[in-house]
Amino acid sequence: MNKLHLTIVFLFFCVNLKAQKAFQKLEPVNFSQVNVTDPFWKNRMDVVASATLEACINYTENKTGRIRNFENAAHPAGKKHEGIYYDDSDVFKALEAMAYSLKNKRNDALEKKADEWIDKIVAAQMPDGYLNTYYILTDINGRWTDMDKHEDYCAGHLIEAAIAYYNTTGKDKLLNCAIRFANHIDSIFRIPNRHWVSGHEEIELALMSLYHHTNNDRYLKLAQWFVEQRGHGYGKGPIWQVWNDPSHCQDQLPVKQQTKITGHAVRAMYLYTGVADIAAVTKDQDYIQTMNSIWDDVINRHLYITGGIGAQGKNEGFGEPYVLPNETAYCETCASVGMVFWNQRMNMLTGDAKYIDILERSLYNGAMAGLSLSGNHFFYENPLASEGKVKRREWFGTACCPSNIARLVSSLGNYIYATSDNNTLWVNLYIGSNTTVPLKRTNVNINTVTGLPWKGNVSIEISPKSKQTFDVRLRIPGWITQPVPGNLYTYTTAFNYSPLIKVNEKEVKCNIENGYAVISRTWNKGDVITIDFPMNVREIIASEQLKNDDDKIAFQYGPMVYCMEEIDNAGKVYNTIVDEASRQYKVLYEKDLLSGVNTISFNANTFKVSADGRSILPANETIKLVPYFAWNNRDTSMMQVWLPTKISTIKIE
Ligand code: FUB
Ligand code: ZN
Repeated sequence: MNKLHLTIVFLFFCVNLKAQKAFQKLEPVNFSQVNVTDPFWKNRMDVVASATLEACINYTENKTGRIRNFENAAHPAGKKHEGIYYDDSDVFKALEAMAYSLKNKRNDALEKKADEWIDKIVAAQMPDGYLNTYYILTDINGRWTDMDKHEDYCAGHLIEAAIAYYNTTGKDKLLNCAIRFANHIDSIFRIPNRHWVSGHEEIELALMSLYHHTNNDRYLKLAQWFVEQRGHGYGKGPIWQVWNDPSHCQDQLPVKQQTKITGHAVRAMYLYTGVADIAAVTKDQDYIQTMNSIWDDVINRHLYITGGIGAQGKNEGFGEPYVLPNETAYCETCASVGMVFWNQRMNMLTGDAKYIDILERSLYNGAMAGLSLSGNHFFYENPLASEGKVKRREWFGTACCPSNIARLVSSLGNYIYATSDNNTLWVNLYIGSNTTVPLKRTNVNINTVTGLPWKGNVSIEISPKSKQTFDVRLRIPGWITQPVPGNLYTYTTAFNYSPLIKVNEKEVKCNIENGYAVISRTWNKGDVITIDFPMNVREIIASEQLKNDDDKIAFQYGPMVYCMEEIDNAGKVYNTIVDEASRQYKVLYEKDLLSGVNTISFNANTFKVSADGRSILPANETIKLVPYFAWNNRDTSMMQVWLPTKISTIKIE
């Protein structure tokens, strides 16, 4: 081949590579390019970088045998496996979180710890690339025989950790190990008459990351193969028998024929995230259609006001439509993390802000409630009401949630900005931060300062190195006019809103497209966009189909859902009625409360049983609400998100 031929082949290859992502409208600005300065989020990220990672490391390495399993797997003769068959995944997720955290802030001791773990992981890998301590230490002949034993799930988390660690440090030891394992998997599957329905999805989205990292389409094909295995009756293993219902693993129908959300919530979120990743490359309209209809089902029938999903504990997942109990709401932290992943992918595919409205709700409420303010206590389940027995814990037997919240928070920067077509900047979340993005033929510095989530002021400096014309799309938060897309929840009062957006103090007229205000102009160094989002106490009522919220009201301020905790209300929580006459809200930023939060206070009617137990004593007292994410950080106490508006719905203590 002569030089000219080589150049043509190379150009064709480049064009082709570009085309591979052409269907995805937006490209997120990677967290590694985003410096988060926001007081609220910076605090969460710092706490994760210190206390949460410390907890993950301590429990992974000292208090449980997760790291020991790798040490033993390197010399397995006579050694036993400790813990549960999916415990390797917690090591990988913690490593992934460590990698993100190291990218945010150098920490030599943390990097040393990660390297130490990586040496142990790699030493445990078998010569053919296989790596799973459960099978290596129990019965290696049993590998790849039980679809529910999470071998591919653990492999997926290994791949994600390896890419993250490589991106942060440039060290490829773990990446090569992950690639060897991925190649091993590819060599035993994707052959005629070999079927495998992953009992817990995750490998699909991880393979897509590996595909993007390596540009090797065998991983894309393998990801597609895993997705396409579903729904043909190939699924076998204990979990299928226990449920006697393949829909637990989203295996009831081929993915392209699925229209409803089913089964285990985290499994579902990871699957559809992976499917969206595939669709972004293959432009497969059937996948898009599937996800549109499943998304509608989630949002209109299965979504808690906190953005949590998966109402039932018995299957860690979805139940009947509209059955969303509050005290027993499962709402696994990982499921909210999964909602963030999936909704981001949907936004990237479509450029529609409604997905970010959901992402934001799940992030600020459903997911963040999983993490204590101290960073080292966790909720696995996130109920919306508690009679006072629920408490965050240091760790869990099945410990998927702590490292999941850690990796989400440390990569928060991924969700703030995006770009498209080299000529548009998208602002998705209003979080104080700065970044530089290439647009047109220049680099643009962006600096966001905001009082959110407590105050609605936002200023964004858009500073191109040299003057340039491009679009800025500002998401108009859905919570200003409605709690969520769809009809499941509404505000008691309708709000119309047309944003007042200024550039350099002068009002600019913007079209609103798919939930974004579009500013098209020539930008100069130092241009500043300002916008003041209206912040009011919003009263939310649930659709009458949600029987658990009948005659109840919930509260929101900005992106935060609120709750009433016993500790602020002298024992009153379940015996309070919020009637219409009493609602005069006072919002106060309390800097010393719960690391600094807005509280909402107002008068309400309360009822107590008299000391002799013979009568009911009514009173009108001030009650106080705090953001739901911050509940259960002081003492174990009663809590409710939905407060009764009628005497028939209260429990008098
Ligand atoms: O099975 C692995 C993880 O453990 C799931 O994602 C969680 O729901 C928990 O079951
Ligand atoms: Zn979990």
